[in-house]
Amino acid sequence: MFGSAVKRGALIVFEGCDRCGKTTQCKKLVDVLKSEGKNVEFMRFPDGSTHIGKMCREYLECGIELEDHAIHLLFAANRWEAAPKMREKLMSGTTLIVDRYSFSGVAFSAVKPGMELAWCKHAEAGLPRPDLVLYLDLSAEAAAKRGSYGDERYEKVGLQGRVRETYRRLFDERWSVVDADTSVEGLHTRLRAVVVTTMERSHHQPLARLWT
Ligand code: NYM
Repeated sequence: MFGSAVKRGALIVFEGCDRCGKTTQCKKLVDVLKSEGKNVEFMRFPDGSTHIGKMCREYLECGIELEDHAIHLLFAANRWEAAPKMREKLMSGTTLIVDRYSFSGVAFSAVKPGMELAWCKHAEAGLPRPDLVLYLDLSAEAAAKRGSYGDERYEKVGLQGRVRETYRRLFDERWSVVDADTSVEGLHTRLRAVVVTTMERSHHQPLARLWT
């Protein structure tokens, strides 16, 4: 039928240091938007449903040791293996709300000695580019107060502080930096408004490629 071109979904990514509240906010947002009849889906990286994703999780839990470049490429590969399906969903009208993406990949790898930021970005270049990156900003000290860090490889105050500085080197016009040191409800209301605007704006825009 004429004039019935599918409106594409938006690619919306949540980023931030550990304990900033990303997962809570992503899930709440998806539940609320779904209850309003919107076509949205939740995703997270690393995606532990694949062989590569399982290796990433095992590495995070300190179950295996991997050379820094090698694990960086595995995290990136876990996104590349998901990319065709993501594109297909976005082009058929599904908005994806994603808990961590390439920016986590770069921020957590580039703080390691000998790991170049540009090299880290290169492995991610060409993936679907997010329409919006919501960066939940929280100091490492405030994050640590939210509950003691567990056994995950990167859950250390000093390292999280350096990751936060590295994130700042990735900010661009598609990022929205939000103070995460506030209530779950207050934060949700702010985030929801930006997300709905982005969904409307993205409907007729082409899906771009990251860092190309
Ligand atoms: N992480 C996550 C990376 O080091 N590289 C990546 O590409 C991604 C997606 O995994 N500390 C790190 C950041 C987090 C951890 O934690 C995932 P969580 O709580 O499952 O989001």
